[in-house]
Amino acid sequence: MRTQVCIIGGGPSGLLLAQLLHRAGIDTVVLERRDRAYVLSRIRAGVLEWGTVGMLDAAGVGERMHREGFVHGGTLLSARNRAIRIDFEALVGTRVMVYGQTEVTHDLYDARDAMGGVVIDEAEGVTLHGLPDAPFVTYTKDGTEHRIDCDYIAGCDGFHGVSRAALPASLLKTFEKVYPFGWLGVLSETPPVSHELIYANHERGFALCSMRNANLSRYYLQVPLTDRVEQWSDTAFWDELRRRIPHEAADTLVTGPAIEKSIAPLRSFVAEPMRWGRLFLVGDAAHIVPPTGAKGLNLAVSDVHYLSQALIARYRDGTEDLVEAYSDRALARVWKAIRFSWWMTTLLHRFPDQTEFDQHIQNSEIAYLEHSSAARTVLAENYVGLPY
Ligand code: RFL
Ligand code: PHB
Repeated sequence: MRTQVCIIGGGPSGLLLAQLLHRAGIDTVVLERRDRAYVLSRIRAGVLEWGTVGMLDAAGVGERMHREGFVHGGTLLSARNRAIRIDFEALVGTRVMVYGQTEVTHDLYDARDAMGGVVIDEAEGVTLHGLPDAPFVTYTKDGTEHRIDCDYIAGCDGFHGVSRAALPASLLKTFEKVYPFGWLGVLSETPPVSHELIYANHERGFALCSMRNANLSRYYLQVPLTDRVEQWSDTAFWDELRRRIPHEAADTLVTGPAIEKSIAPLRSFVAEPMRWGRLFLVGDAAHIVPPTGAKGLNLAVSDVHYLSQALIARYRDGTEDLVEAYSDRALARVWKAIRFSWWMTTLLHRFPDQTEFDQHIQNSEIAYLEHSSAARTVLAENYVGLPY
């Protein structure tokens, strides 16, 4: 088989890239390791920057998002039973869209099917060859080995994919920070406790109240890395959440059975460069952020923005400059989101080794946000997403 761009990974970044390239007349094949039901059942991010909304519109997959998503003009930060509202609209004139990654992925698969695009799922042993200049990819499906010749490879295969490892160790530089706690997440068919998200700083640890729709809520608790999901009964989860959020919210919290419960570790990670010859790294394959800033999915989409621009210019005009600039352009924005996500995580969590000095700094940082619209503007500008 031959294609112009072979995309490894059928997550949001791979499928969005495929859709944008298709609209520009560029042929792609998507290779996905898992089956479709698995890919569509993953519960992950919930907040879309307005730039992400624009990208989904540009790909022609925004219709259901605009119908079913929730536009939020602000968010709440709470500490010591006081809530600080970050008014995105007033501070920076933009809003965000609350619409689950699961739904985004659904819409992208529907669009891919509608245009008859190729997604090869359950592709095993995907291997990259011929890099940096003459790429091809091999994989096994139903026991038979296949080969795809291509002009370019887009590595959209997430943190545990194979693409990043195809870069020579002498070229690849990685940066990592692992945080000493995780997030226990619960999805429940209950009405959200607040019509805006609540990010809670509490002496017992961080908590987040988020949502998917009018009868589907998503909540998180900071937990030690040693905790196991089985240790957390639904009752224990709700009791702990009530302790950490403002009293007014705790009093109105509607609880119910958890329909999903999982623990995710928190880390910051960047791999440089994001291009080696004709291979590009995109999204989680190149970088990971802790979810506190709601940036993971949005960063994957901004990578797709830079890469789709570069490939469209290459095929339409024959110019290579944007292809050559891809890594630098993407990384400039990545590092800003890495910084913001690290800062939000530091601001809102309790660290096991936190000293009294550290606690004073955290408290004064929160007081500063409460009293300074300049400080709130900095938070808002980053949260809604820096310009591409
Ligand atoms: P994805 O979504 O991981 O998709 C990668 C796809 O590649 C496939 N794959 C392979 N395919 C073929 N061959 C191989 N060898 C392959 N190896 C892997 C995988 O099966 C998968 O389908 O990466 P992508 O597209 O870059 O998208 C990035 C986002 O998914 C990610 O940034 C966010 O979901 C991160 N994230 C969160 N972000 C937020 O903004 N808010 C959140 O609340 C949030 N929660 C989360 C998250 C990520 C999590 N992970 C990765 C464990 C919760 C979790 C649990
Ligand atoms: C979510 O709804 O899953 C969510 C929202 C905001 C975050 C992280 C996760 O910062």
